Amino acid sequence: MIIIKKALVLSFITLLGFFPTLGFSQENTLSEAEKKAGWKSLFDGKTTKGWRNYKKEEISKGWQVKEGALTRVEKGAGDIVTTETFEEFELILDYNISKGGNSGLMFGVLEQNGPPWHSGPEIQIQDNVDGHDPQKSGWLYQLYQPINDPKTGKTIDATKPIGQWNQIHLIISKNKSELNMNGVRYWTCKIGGTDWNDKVAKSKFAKLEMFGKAGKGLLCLQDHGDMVAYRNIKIRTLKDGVFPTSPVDGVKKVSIEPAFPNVKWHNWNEVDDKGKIAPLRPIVITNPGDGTNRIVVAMQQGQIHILANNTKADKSTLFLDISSKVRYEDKENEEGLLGLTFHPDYKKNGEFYAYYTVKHTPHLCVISRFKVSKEDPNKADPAFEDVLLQVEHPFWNHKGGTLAFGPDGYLYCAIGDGGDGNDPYNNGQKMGTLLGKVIRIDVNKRDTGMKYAIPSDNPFLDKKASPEIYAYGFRNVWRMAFDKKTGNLWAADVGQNLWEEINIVKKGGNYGWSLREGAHPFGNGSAQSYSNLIDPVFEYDHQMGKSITGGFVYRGKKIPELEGHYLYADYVTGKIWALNFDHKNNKVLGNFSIPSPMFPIITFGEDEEGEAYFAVVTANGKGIYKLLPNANTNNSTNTASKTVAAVSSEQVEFKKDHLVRIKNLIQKLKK
Ligand SMILES: [Ca+2]
Ligand SMILES: [Ca+2]
Repeated sequence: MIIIKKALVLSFITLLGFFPTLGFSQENTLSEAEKKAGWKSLFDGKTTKGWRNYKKEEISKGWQVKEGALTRVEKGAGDIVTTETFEEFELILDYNISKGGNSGLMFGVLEQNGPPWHSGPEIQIQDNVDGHDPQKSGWLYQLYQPINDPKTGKTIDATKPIGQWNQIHLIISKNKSELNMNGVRYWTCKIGGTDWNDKVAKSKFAKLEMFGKAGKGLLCLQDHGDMVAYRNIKIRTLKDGVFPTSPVDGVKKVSIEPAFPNVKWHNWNEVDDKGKIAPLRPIVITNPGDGTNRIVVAMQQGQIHILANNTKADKSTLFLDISSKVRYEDKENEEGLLGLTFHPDYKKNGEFYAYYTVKHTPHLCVISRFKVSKEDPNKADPAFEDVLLQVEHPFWNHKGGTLAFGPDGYLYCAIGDGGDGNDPYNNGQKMGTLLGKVIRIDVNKRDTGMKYAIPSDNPFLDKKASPEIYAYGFRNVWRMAFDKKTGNLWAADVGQNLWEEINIVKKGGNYGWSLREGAHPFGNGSAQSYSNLIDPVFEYDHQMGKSITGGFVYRGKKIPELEGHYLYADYVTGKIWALNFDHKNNKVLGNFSIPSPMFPIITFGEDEEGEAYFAVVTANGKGIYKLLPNANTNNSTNTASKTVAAVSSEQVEFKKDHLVRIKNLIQKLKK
């Protein structure tokens, strides 16, 4: 008992700096965002309300609230259950277990016969080092365990050392159930499915008639004779098989229209040489910023097109084609030409910069300088390329790649963590690599022996760190952009299993990955290592979307109601939102939805006036859209519905393609 008390106190001390901005500052309370998303608390942090002993009406004195945790304090405490029953639900719970300790969380528990484990499957909760059971914490006892760590060949263990809080995230639903231990996916299963039934038949539960059969039942916390504490017990239930709808604060009535409905892309055919459909992948939409009002669209395969910023534009010019140098494969579709930006003095120096994966070496990314030709403003000089920087990646996914010049005139680049799942090399937190970082370089000067200079006020200039690093702890920033008014750097970081996040990147900041995913614990890093982490300004869970595509802060003129709002979308669910953020008070004022027919948006972009565009992958080349005001006249209702109808038929055309991508993406997310 002394041991756990000491551990608890220690944990609380180290937790003081734990959740600075997102409204998770108070243990056992729900944030506004959580309430909107349908979460309810199963423990108020002060009383044992909502819990009673199994087959009893009251709760024994063996369970008490200690330092904000529901704690099993003495012998004979007994198993406790919720006063309510649950069928399909999502549950989050923190536990803190004593040395050698053992407990468990059961669901679907019935009180008709035998002890709770006769009906309720048990998620093990125990000390993974000194616990006596070889089936470790987070395993579904006798049934499901996590996969092996590809590095060690041993079963993954994402639990933290004794005395520290661990977080279990559990979804029980008819379609698919899953468990995440400190954010790391442990197992998925279909209760009552063939695999489940096989496993049950081979387990010690085979003869128990009601095991795993309840559907609707109680949650149970097991008393295994050891000290254990629980807190932040939160649950939300599924209604008719689905979770509550997106927590939004309203709708922005913005209309979405094809930006270049008539354009013929120079040298692009829907069908390639082998007769296969070759979808157009417009991965960057930008502009040269030289007052010519042209739009530049880079394709992931390596072609950069330029065209007049006009709905009537009927053709593009191939500005530059580096596809012979770029590696892009449909089955490894996170590689290719990924970033493109024009020098702030482009009008004078004709320089622009690209980030791409090269063909000659696997998973190698480069940042290169290119130049416009001297003769033709619609052509780049194909003979000129100056490779400034190279970054080797161990895997094909998580390349990041956004390039952007800051108000300070330096070039910023977001680089992914190197790929695979769970950041296996810990690149996000490792300072000797550019993987998992936002970097900043001065392309207008050169340090000795280098193609660029390190800005003298870059934050990590000691010998152990790569001096290019500006901020760290990123997984796969998929699009970042400077707010033209405030200069803030907005970066959307794609999550792994549970959370998608939006960050405002500050110099020297640690944005958490892979110690945290969003504002939540990830993996078994020690609590001490959390002290300097910066939480996202906003996050959303995987019921709302599964892969964020960041946009930019709207500063255009056409849609006043979006002024100052950060535009972003989810690639998988196709939802689009506008986030209103109060910088002064570091607070979200509102998150608004922008109605759209489920676009798998791969990128956002701006024209010279700051008007908003986005792109989707299409087989017919018409995947670039712009946002326009939705005027309040009768006519406009017609126009808007026509637009949406047009957009919807467009959807049908690339649906097939999208499904392939979703499949790839889901495979990626499973890692
Ligand atoms: Ca147990
Ligand atoms: Ca983060």
